[in-house]
Amino acid sequence: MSRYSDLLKKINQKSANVCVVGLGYIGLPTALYYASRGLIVHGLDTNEVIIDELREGIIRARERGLVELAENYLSKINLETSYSEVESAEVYVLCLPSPIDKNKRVVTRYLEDSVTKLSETLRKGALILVESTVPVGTTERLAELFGEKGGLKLDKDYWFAHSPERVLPGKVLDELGTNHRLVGGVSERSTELATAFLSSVFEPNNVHPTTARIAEAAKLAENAYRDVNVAYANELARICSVVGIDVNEVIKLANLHPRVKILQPGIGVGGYCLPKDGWLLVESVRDGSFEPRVIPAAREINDSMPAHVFDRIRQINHEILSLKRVVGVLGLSFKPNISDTRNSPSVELIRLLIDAGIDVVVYDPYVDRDFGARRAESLDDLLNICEVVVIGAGHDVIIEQLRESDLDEKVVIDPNNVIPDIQGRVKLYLGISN
Ligand code: SAJ
Repeated sequence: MSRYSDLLKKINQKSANVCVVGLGYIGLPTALYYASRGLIVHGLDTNEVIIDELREGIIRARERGLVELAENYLSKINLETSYSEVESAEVYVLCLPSPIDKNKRVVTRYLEDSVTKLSETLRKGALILVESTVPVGTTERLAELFGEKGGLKLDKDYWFAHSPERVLPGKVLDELGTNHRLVGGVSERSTELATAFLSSVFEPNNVHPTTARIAEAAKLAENAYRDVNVAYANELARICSVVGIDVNEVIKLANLHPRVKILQPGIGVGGYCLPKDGWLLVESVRDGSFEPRVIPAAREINDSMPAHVFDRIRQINHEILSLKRVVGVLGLSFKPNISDTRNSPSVELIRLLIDAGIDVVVYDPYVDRDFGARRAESLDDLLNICEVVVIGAGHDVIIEQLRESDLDEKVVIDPNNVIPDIQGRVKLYLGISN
């Protein structure tokens, strides 16, 4: 039997050894989900702290259902820190970071290192599936690197494909099993094997075979689309701010049109993906043959929003308060109801306030870091200290508690319009535009 048919058979029988490389925000839920679907799963992370914590059952990410899934399936996953311990695997799923550097260029080092190590240890006849978001052409490049380093032949000794992860932080486990999966190999046989693998885990009708380049581009197109759309809402907010009208009222009325659906303007766009994926799409044509304009402009306007909120705070400070007042920031994650603070606009706002010499107090029940500010023990504690309160991430628990608090003497700044009904119960309420 050829290596191809051997692996295909094992995949279809769910008897292939699967190794998820990188047990972070995506890798851990993925590994647990595979285990829950009856696959033989190994989990590899070179960070020993992560593996030690997982071995003790400690789950850091706050994702609905994750702790319960871990209670049932974490013990079924073979957790390892070294590539040599997982050389028996036949399917490798790479869930590694692909961040951007300070020049907005993609960093593929983590993927390259992993592929190099795999090529040194893995036995012939394996499928490598990259789930990390990457610029168009990267999967082909990684496949070549893998073949070169290991002296291996594509379609004979290994198969290589891309299947971008598209789950929404905060709803990872809800979406993992139901989202449509794109899967594109660097060869037809790679696409076939990767499609068979994903169809053995997910609903086969939700698995869409294509090429590696198209799968890469589609994923980037989705996130750049969302970023550009939020940027439009934010640009509108900036215009409304200058002319002194409420952007939320403008959007509410504009959205009555059957073909208009303007998103929510606010404190800015954070998270691991949206602030970088537009740049990864731009990077795909960095040879200079075409210079994208809309995507970089959207990035710029979204990145400017924490500074805009900061300017509004400074303005009220000048107008109605004395400059040295304490500013409280509630909710530090990049969006409501999660603990993830990566690229959070609230954290950028805190930095701007601290740099300007303002005393900042923060509170977030889901985040145990202070980002250089003073940390309040509770929301009440923060309200006792601060007259100006900014709602960064409007967690449901924060909003509920604010509704029950006495805010008569408070200046509340609500960039994302999460609690507009509080107006009339506060000393001053400020949105993103008026
Ligand atoms: N945001 C706004 N206004 C809006 C919507 C969002 O300001 O109307 C902000 C949020 O507050 C947050 C940021 O945008 O700071 C991103 O939040 P999000 O919920 O739009 O997206 P993410 O980053 O949590 O997840 C995105 C998703 N992509 C799309 O919706 C197209 C998800 O499906 C992807 O899997 C994920 O990126 C990823 O990992 O790539």
